[in-house]
Amino acid sequence: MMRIRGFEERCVRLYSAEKIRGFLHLYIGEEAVAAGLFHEIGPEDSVVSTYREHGHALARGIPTAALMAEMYGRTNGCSGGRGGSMHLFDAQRRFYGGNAIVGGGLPLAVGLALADALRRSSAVTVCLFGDGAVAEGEFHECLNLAALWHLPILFACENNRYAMGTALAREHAATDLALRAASYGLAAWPVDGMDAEAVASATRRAVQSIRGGGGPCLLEMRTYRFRAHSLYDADRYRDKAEIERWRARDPIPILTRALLDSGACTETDCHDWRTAIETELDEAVTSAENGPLEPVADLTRHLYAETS
Ligand SMILES: Cc1ncc(C[n+]2csc(CCOP(=O)(O)OP(=O)(O)O)c2C)c(N)n1
Ligand SMILES: [Mg+2]
Repeated sequence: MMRIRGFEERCVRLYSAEKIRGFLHLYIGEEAVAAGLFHEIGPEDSVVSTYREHGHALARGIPTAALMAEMYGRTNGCSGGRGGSMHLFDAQRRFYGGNAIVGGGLPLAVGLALADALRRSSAVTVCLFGDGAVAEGEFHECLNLAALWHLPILFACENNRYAMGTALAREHAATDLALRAASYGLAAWPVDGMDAEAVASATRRAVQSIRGGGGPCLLEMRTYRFRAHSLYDADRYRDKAEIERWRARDPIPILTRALLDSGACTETDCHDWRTAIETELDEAVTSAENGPLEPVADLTRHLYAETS
């Protein structure tokens, strides 16, 4: 969680300095979901993500330097510099991408899970999406097919209560998203998405059931983004007091306190982690800034089949 927070705070600084450009959707506040969820899946499992995916990519183990170079649009980035913030991709780690289309990852995930089922593999596909995607047709088609075909898929809905500037209750007639998902005939339940341990234990239970042939599950991770939708958003649609109430539940100091109190780590450990992360980020920025830009001659590569 500290690495994810540090990465994004660094990105904000780089963005203000115009070192990185384009859209930037921050995950700050939601880190407990990535930390808890990714702890419980293995290298054989697949992941389909959203445009708010820096935390997912880091938690999946994509190296910080490869992510930073991608933010800079350099060829040493995880998507060869062609994707940027919203299109982080790493086939080797079965991280099948960020996706700029709300709900766009759901059909891809159903396809990946169908492929695994046909191969009789024990892999699980994790499909992350926001509360906004629940209002899209794809969500309903995909949950129905996944339940009907009994696919090995974990739907992980990050319900941060807003889709851009639209609050949950202004978009959904029924706001209990887990309950709605359950109506498709799959196991679905809400999880405290501000608590990494709660996310990990819910994920463990869901993944065990899916791997055991129990069919798909949906976890509604109830969370909150502390920052605006993107760096272009003036954030005028929500109460400052509401933001402060959620900030008081910041998952990083809460877990840190719990670990210190239980003796699982010391103040020195925390200090050393922070220092190590800052060094890792400094090195990632240096490597991104020295990374090559793609030559103009390569402009049409990956657009057409290559004959030679
Ligand atoms: C199909 C589609 N419709 C609309 C948009 C514009 N759009 C971008 S982000 C967003 C909000 C999505 O909210 P949510 O799924 O809750 O994710 P969050 O940003 O809260 O993580 C919308 C409507 C889009 N990218 N794709
Ligand atoms: Mg949302």
